Amino acid sequence: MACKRGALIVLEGVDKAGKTTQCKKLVHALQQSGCPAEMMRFPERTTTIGQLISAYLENKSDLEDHTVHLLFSANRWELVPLMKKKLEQGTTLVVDRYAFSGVAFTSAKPGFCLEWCMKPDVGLPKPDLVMFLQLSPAEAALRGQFGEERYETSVFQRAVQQKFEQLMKDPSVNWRAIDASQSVEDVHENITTHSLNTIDAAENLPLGELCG
Ligand code: FDM
Repeated sequence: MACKRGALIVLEGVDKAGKTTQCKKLVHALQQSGCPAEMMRFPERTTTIGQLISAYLENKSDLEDHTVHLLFSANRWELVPLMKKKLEQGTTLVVDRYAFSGVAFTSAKPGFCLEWCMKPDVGLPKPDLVMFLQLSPAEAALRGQFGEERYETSVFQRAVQQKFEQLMKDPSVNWRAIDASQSVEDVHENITTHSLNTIDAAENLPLGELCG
C-alpha cells in the first residue's frame, strides 16, 4: 500500500509574532504524537543562493529589488525536489515563511504589484494550511527592539502587514489567522489543533500547486 503523504504547513507573520518558536514547538509536538515531521525555513541560507540572500539581508551586499525577489523564489524552487520527496515519504513539513513572505515583502517596496511578485512562485507546492500569526504593531513593539537586518523597521513591517492582509483574501489558499498575542502555550495549542486536522485531511488529497 502506498504511504500516506505528509502535509505542507506554513507559518507566516510579521516580525516578533513568534513564528520560529511556534514552528519548533509544533514539530516537537507532532513527533511526540508519532507523526513524522520536520521543520524547514525560507530563506534557506545554507545554499549558494541562500548565501547571496543572507548577505543582502545582513546589509553586507546590495542587490537590485527585482533580482533579490527572484533569488528568494529560486531559493524555494531549489528545495522543491527535497520537499516533494519528504512529503511523499509521509513526513509533514512545518515551514517558517514561504512564498507569501516573498510577495508581501517585495510588494511593500515602491513600484511592485502583487501580480508581478506572485508570478515566479506559480507552480510551487501549495501548502495544505497557512497560519498567519497576527500581532498588532503596538504589541510587536512591546516585544522589544527590531534586529539589525534589512526590513526590520516598524514602518516597513506595517506595509508588509497590509500586504499580508491583502493576500489572506485569496480563497484559493487555506489561510487561518492565529491570534499571536495569546501566551506561547495557547498559540501552540491552537496551531497544533489546526495542524492535526490538516494532516488528517491531506492524507487523502493530492498535493496542489500555487496559482497566480
Ligand atoms: N523575506 C523572506 C523576503 O523578503 N522574501 C522572501 O521570499 C522570504 C522567504 O527575509 F525580513 C524576508 C523576510 C525577512 C527576511 O528573515 C528573513 P528571517 O528572520 O530569517 O525569517
